[in-house]
Amino acid sequence: MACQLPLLALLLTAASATAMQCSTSALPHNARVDCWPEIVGASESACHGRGCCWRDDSETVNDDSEPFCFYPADYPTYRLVGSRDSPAGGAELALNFRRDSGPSAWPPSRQIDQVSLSVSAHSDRVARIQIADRPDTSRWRVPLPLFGGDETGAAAQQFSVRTSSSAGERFFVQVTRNSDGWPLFDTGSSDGAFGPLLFADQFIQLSIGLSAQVIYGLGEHLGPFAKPLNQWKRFVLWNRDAEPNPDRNLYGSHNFLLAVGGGGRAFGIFLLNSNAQEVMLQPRLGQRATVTYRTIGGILDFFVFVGPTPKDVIQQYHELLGPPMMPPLWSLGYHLCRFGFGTLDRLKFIYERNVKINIPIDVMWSDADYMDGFKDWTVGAEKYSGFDTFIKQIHSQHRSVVVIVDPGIKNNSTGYLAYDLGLKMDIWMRTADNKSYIVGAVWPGDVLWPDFTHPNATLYWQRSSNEFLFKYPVDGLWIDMNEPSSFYQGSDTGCPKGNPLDFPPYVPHIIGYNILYQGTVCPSARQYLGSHYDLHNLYSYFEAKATWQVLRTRPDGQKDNRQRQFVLSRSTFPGIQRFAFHWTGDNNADWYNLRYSLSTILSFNLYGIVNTGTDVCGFNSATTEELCIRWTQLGAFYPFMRNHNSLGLPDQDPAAFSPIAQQIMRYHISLRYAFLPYMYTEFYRATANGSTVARSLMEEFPNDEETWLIDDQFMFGPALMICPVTVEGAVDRQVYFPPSARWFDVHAQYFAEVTPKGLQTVPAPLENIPLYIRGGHVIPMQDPGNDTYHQKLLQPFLLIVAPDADGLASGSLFWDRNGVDDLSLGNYQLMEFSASKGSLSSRLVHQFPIGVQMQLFGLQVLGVATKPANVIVNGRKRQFMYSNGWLSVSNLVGVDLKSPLRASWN
Ligand code: MIG
Repeated sequence: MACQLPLLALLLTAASATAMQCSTSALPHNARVDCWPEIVGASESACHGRGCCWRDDSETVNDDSEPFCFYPADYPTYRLVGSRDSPAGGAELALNFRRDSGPSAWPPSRQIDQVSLSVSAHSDRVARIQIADRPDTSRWRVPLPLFGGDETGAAAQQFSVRTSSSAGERFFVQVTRNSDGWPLFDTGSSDGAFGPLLFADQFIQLSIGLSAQVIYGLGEHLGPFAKPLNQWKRFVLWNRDAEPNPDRNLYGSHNFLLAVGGGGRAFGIFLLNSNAQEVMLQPRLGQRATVTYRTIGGILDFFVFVGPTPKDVIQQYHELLGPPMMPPLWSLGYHLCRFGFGTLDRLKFIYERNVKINIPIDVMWSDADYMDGFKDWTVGAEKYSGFDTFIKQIHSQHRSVVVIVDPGIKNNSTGYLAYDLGLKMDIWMRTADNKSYIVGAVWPGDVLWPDFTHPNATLYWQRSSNEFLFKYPVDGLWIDMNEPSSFYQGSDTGCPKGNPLDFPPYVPHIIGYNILYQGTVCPSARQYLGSHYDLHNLYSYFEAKATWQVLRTRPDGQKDNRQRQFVLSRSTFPGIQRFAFHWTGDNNADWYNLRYSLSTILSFNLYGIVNTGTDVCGFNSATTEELCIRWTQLGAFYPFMRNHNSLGLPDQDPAAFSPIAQQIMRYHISLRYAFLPYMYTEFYRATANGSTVARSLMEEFPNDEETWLIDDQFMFGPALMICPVTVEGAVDRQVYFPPSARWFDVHAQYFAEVTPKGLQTVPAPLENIPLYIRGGHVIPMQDPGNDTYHQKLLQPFLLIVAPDADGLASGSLFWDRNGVDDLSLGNYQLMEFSASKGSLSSRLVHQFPIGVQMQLFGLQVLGVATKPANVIVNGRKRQFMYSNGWLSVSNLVGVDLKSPLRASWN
């Protein structure tokens, strides 16, 4: 049948379409793809009008979300035009398809009848599958630079591709992993699809069979880290300013999933598409779940990552988008913020009272309080007079200041530089008819929106901020409200009636029912690179990039342009990690938000935005002392740790609480500082290699299925396990200790080793967060200082060696000249440690030319079975202490960590 006539194929389909394949034998429940994704309007006749099957009332379903209206197995689809030449291994494959006649789901008039499929190797481990219109009508494509691509020969390629190959054959594409034949991306085969490919102007849909047991990702959403494949569930992606609650689309869109199956083998799928979109999960049937991707614009541009371990997948994804930027050292310290300091005096007072009680602090923040009338790049004359002096004072103490800026620029404010300049440079977003600037409303009142995709926008952003940054040399910028968030629906005059961009035929289930422009700008608004409809989810990406550029080229003379910058963004899109860090917006001060902050942080680490934190102690509503203590304990191990709350709420800085609370908070913040060298090194690894910083147990123990659903304990890097208390009043908790590792209890006397392992109840008094060191690792630490600058300058290092069951351990230490230089300058030191039974040595991997103090003060070895007779460090016999498996050598002053280290204990 190799040269089957297309016409015949069409006739055959038309014939079978009359006897639609709706039966459960043709389509088991779990494989039914929703043909009525709208919230309302489903009825049997309407469903049949779409050529779909209506569920029989007598059928029992185990889940109410199962669709009533679903696509028949033989629903019209696209068929191959011509036949496929034999594919050359690594070469790109390009095929053309034409749609069958017959019913059309969406909306028939806008159906695109011809599509092209191209499959290529982005690299030997990453397949790219693009489905677009044909001929190419220049549909929207996401203008994101992609990295890590290489020309690979067929031999190196770790995946294989199957597609329709004979004329008239129905559309399908399958990508399998060569090493084990595992299906990674599978739209079905010539004799059956998981759901039809639909391709209309504002409605594109493709279903795949996903062979996995559990998946992660598909954010930004609040809730469990793992998305188990046993339910009907919808994940909507459309950037939105909304307090995090489950089942809402939130500030960022990341259509990436990490899939894990038997034996911990993993793969990943990323859909590069910036339009409003949703992903539907259906319960697993055997090994396979049906997953449906639905977007209302652009093209389907999938990347498939072959893994085969979760870490491999993460690395492959991070590599594609570009590595996260390395944070400045100071930004790893403790940050103190709130909305509603109101005056500089109050901010100073809060700062000083915490310094006075020895809370380690690195950064004081100012929310919009500092501005004059909420206008960017202005300072309120009365309430914040002397802000410049304060910044200098803070700098003289080697601490830092970060301030907020919102994208909206006050409209009709002649005489205000940011406004005048924007007009002059003509960089505002425009209305659909291109006749005027589109008007939004945010804190300053009516605003215009800089179009950060405009080629002059960065220059505009620089020139409007120049004077401000010169006078107020803040160390970082906090970009908020950048979904963008507007207090108007669309604009001051709404959105133009009848414009299909504002009123598309189908709207994914966003908050606020189906009003795409609720709380934001009209999708029909025009930007330089296209319509806001296509660019909405990218607004923060372009703003972050411009803001990063502003800091790189700032005029204050204190910073040169080869330094790492600090930009914190609320809204996100893949790739933003090259320019910004992230906090998770307006959480509530409650235990649920404390608990699930972890999932969000773990998810953002998957997305590559590793430097993420949530507002410690909670943003909205009044926190309690206990909640704030527990949150501070957990926050101490967030990649980014900032205490922040909202207007009108009681203070929640450490000094606001009882002396006991202060002490517990001080201890945990200090613990963070003690682990600073380790944490900094983990950030370096993420930047250099592509990896998470805060990571799930699943990532470290993928073949231990017990870890897959755990999201109330986590790892910082490979070696620290943190088990926060997230339940009010609890003084113990259950902890799962993966049995394949050794665990040492940081708070137990002599770092006692944990036995037995598996699921255990551990004490968790209010004073301590349960914290464990994993055997097999060497952890570099320091005595904590009250700020990272002095700590870096003055504190010698301590190495903790925690051997695994074979007595082996390894680790590394990244340390640099000044904590801010670009890595490309090479001003850093990187060393690796390795320990085997009774000995430890170091190896220099990268040495910088400029001398920096790196004294080793102490060495502690855990799990040493018998008291050694001698401890020798760099050829000299040393005094030591030994008790219950714990060996401690101190007073090593004079041992320079930059030179190779040799220690032994026998
Ligand atoms: O409409 O700047 O998420 O952190 O304190 C609220 C005031 C605007 C929202 C941010 C929050 C910040 C607040 N902002």
